[in-house]
Amino acid sequence: MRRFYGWATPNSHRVAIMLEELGLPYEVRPVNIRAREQFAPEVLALNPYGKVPILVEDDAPPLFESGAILLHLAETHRRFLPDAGPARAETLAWLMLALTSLGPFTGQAHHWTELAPEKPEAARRHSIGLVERVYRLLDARLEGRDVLAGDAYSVADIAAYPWVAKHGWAEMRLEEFPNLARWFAAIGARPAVMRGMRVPEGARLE
Ligand SMILES: N[C@@H](CCC(=O)N[C@@H](CS)C(=O)NCC(=O)O)C(=O)O
Repeated sequence: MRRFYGWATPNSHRVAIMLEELGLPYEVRPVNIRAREQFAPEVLALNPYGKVPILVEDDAPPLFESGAILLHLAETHRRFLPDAGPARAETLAWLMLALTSLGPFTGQAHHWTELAPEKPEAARRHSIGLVERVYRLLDARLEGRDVLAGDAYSVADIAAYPWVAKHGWAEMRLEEFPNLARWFAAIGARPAVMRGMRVPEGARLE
């Protein structure tokens, strides 16, 4: 049986949403990162980086990195990623933006706005500024559009959604980004997204 290792974190939720969208059966193995369970020997044996999400499928090496897992599932099941051509390239571009800018910048902003014991104003403002630039880009991109890439919901939307759900971490106010807010409401109304965002059941990040 396919096993999903994760916690109530944006990178984990990307994978949970994808599994739900595909309707695949999976067992949830909660890894409480606040309790440092990501450093348990059985988790490190699957991902020596000590991070979630991790997906383990029968007869395949364990897979880590949320982007790699999304691509693997999309290609295996031929869903949520065009097979070839310009639409595929465009989808990959917006997926990469979510993987390399939206997620990491929002995570850093969370550190400087909430988690760090000291919060130097320069670090706070710098990290928030990086996120704001991405939000301006996403908002402009979604003017007159319902999805980030191509003409259908894709791995780019799946990768971005759980991080936009954490807009408060970067002190972003969605009402200031009306196109992004409309997209966020529409994606969040998908039943598979709602289910994925609740995995693992009962997990809290606080
Ligand atoms: N680039 C990785 C990042 C994974 C990551 O940072 N996961 C966080 C939760 S969202 C984690 O496991 N944090 C615990 C730690 O760093 O010790 C991915 O996209 O999967």
